[in-house]
Order: sequence, then C-alpha cells, then structure tokens
Amino acid sequence: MTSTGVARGASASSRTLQDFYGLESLYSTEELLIRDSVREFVRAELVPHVGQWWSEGSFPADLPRRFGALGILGVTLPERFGGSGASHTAYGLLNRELEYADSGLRSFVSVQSSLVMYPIDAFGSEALRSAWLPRLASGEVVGCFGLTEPDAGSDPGAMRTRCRRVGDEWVLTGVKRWITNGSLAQLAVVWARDEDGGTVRGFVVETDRDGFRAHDVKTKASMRASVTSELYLDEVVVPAAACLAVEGLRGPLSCLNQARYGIAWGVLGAGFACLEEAAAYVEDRPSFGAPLAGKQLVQAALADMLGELTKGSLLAFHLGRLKDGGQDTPARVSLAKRDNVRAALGVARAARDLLGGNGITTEYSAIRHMLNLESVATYEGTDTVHTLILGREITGRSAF
Ligand code: TGC
Ligand code: FAD
Repeated sequence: MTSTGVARGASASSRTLQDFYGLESLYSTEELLIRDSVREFVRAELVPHVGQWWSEGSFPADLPRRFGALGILGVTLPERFGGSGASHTAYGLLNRELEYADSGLRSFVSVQSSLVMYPIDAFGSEALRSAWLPRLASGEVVGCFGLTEPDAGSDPGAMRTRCRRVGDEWVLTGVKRWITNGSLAQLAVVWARDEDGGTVRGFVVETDRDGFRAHDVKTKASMRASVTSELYLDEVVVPAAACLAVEGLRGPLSCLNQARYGIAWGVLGAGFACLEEAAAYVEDRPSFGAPLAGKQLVQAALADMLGELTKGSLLAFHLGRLKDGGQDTPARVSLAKRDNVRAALGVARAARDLLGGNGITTEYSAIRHMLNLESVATYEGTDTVHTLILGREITGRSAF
C-alpha cells in the first residue's frame, strides 16, 4: 500500500469514475431505477454489438421496439400517452447510459422523445396525441424531425420548404437534409413556411403520403449506427388537423431545447466510455520498461479527462434540477450543450491518442466515439451557434 492507502496498480472502478463527486446520493429512487435498468440493457445488449453495427453502417430494425419495451421513449410524458411521468433528470441519465454505447443510439431516442413526441404533446391536438404518442412510446412507430435543409442549417429561418392552405388541407413542398431516422420513420414532424404571411408552421406527416420520399446519406464517417436521410416533399397533402398549434421559429426551437438538454447529459456517457477504455489500456501497455499508467504525463491526461467529465456531470445534474423546476432557459441549455460536447470530444481525442496506433482502429471504441462526437458538436446548434447565443445573452447584441 502507498501512504495514501491506495494499492499500487489498483485502478478506480467505472462506478467511482462516473460518480466522482457522489451525485448518486442526490438522485431519487425512481431515477436510479431507470438509470440502472438502462445501464444493464446497454452493457448487455448494445455495447457488445455496436462496434459492428457502426462498421457496417447499420441500425438494427428491432431496436425501436426494444427501446419501447424498456420504457425509455418519451419517458417524461404521462403514463396515458405511454410515458412514465419521469423527471427530466431521469431522461438525462438514460441518455448518458445510451451514449456510453454510441451517440447514434442515443440520437435515435433523442429524436423520438424530444423532437417528435415533445412537439406532438406540447402543440398537438388531443386527437393527434392519442393517435400517435402511445405508438411512438412503444416503438411501433418511428418518428423524425425535419427542420434543416440543404441551404438552411444554422439559420433555419432561411428555410425554403413551403406550406399552402387549400380548403381543409395543407400542401407541403420542399427538401429537408440530415434528418435522423428519416427513411425509418412512419411519421415526420416537418417545419415549413406559410406561403400566405410567411409564418413557420409544424406538421405531423405520415411518410407514406403521396409525394413523400426519403433517401439515406451513405457517405458518413460519423454516426454510422444511425440513419440520416434527405426528405423530399412534393406537394404532400395533409389534413388541417395535422398542423401543430404553434407559429414561428419558436415552435421548432422549443423542441431543440429538449434535445440539446439530453445531449448535454448524453455526451458524458461517450466521454466516460473513452476514459475507462484509456485507463484500462495504459494499465496493460508497456512502454520504456513499465506500464504507461505509471508515466506522469499519461496520468496528467487521465486526470484532465476525469476533471472535464466530472465538471460536465455537475453541470448536467444541476441543469436537470433546474429543468425539473421549470428554470431551464435556452441560454442555460446552450452553455451545457456546448461545454459538455467540448469536454466529451476533448476526452475522446485524448483517449484515442493514449491508445496509439491501436486507437485508430475500430477494435477500440475511442475513435468511433470521437467521430460520432464531431456530428454531435455540429447538430442541435454548432459550437459556434451556441457561443453566439451566449454572446447575445451577455451583450444583448445578436452577432449571427
Ligand atoms: P430568433 O430571432 O433568435 O428567434 C426567433 C423566435 O424563436 C424564439 N426562440 C426560441 N424559442 C424557444 N427556444 C429557443 N431556444 C429559442 N430561441 C429563439 C424567439 O423568442 C423568437 O420568438 P418570437 O415569438 O419573438 O418570434 O431567431 P434567429 O433566426 O435569429 O435564430 C436564432 C438561432 C441562430 C439561435 C437559431 O436559429 C438556432 O438555434 N440555430 C441552430 C439550428 C439548430 O440547432 N438546428 C438543429 C436541427 S435538429 C437536429 O440537429 C437534430 S440532431 C439529432 C439529435 O438530436 O440527436
Ligand atoms: P452551416 O449552418 O452551413 O454551418 C457551417 C459552419 O459555419 C459551421 O462551423 C457553423 O458553426 C458556421 N456558422 C454558421 N453560421 C455562422 C455565423 N453566423 N457566424 C460564424 N459561423 C457560422 N437536422 C434536423 O432538422 N433533423 C435531424 O434529425 C438532424 N439530424 C442530424 C444528424 C446528423 C448526423 C447531422 C450531422 C446533422 C443533423 N441535422 C439534423 C442537421 C444539423 O442540425 C445541422 O447540420 C446543423 O444545424 C448545422 O447546419 P449546417 O450543416 O447547414 O451547417
């Protein structure tokens, strides 16, 4: 034993690293139950296979139903709509567990819960909610969220997709790009600008309607275990009842608040997976006659990773409690999304470096997480967009 009582070579457990500041004692029994059931599923059913899915560029068709059976789709919604009425903190915890496996798998759940079920619950009629939410919660129906377009990403206000009211129906025409779950989805939440007056409106669109097509983006070097598509809407007709009761960019942006919040938690899971992998690797890897784990600069790298992820965990936890109390302003969410993605991406890059040449192979998970996190840094508002949101918050001046 050393003078501090720590045996030489006895590394910290996963549980100790992931809860370095003892946040566990602050979660409710229900939150811990949800966290533990998702953790068990993820470690047994996803982690052993996800590397292969990612390499093949596939997303298993049975996963939506299995996520539904686990009860994690729309977990914060009321039970009558298939949710569990769980806290936002519980939603954050389950995102962290999922992203420990892969950002693409967490993305599926983010889109279904935050970008499809949330707007239907918040802005949909009782008929829309009853028709779709239980089926989305069970995974029978997959949803997608179409906001981004080929020429309108960071600036969704520049969207060209149009909607036109004709009698009791709306007609939608346009192209959406980079849409997660696009070709899997039976239901799309599509945002379009009204030809009459220019207001942005949201629609719940069944994807088997005439004029609706989806094509996958096949050239991704990131998020390969997630489906990303282009949507083409050519005079797609939907009933007036499919129009959500919200007007303006406030509609889609309020959905983004939910998803960005989940991402602030989720990326910590990817970061911890990388830290654990690197810590185990350096224990076994000899260099200059001793394990890398005994080298000061290697320990400094591990200490920095733990520091960043622990600070990120405190940020996510407190934001969760603010959200549970209705105090999650968009700017608070932007700070957490931006800084936790930065932290996780930095950790993934450092872990990849510690793994040396092995770190560039998909035998290990660091490079997969690192490449996925490049997407996470771009979607749901780029790092720059969140910096500008915070700049506007501080100065009162819009610098977009
Ligand atoms: P701006 O003038 O700031 O605002 C227009 C209207 O929207 C309101 N608003 C918000 N409402 C709710 N939540 C927010 N976060 C809001 N931010 C603004 C605002 O009050 C205003 O309302 P009103 O009633 O006065 O009209 O709009 P802007 O055009 O200047 O744009 C602001 C900006 C740049 C921050 C915004 O456009 C933005 O966030 N851009 C980034 C786009 C983005 O994040 N896209 C994500 C697409 S979805 C996706 O990536 C899914 S990835 C899959 C996964 O999640 O896993
Ligand atoms: P651009 O907006 O063209 O940005 C390019 C660069 O310019 C970035 O570095 C950006 O930060 C910078 N920039 C932009 N504006 C400014 C400025 N004012 N000042 C300084 N720099 C600026 N969208 C959906 O609607 N639904 C989805 O399900 C979805 N899933 C996605 C999944 C993946 C894997 C990816 C990669 C994207 C997904 N997106 C989705 C789209 C995503 O939200 C956009 O890619 C993102 O908002 C950025 O838009 P863009 O790609 O058009 O980049």
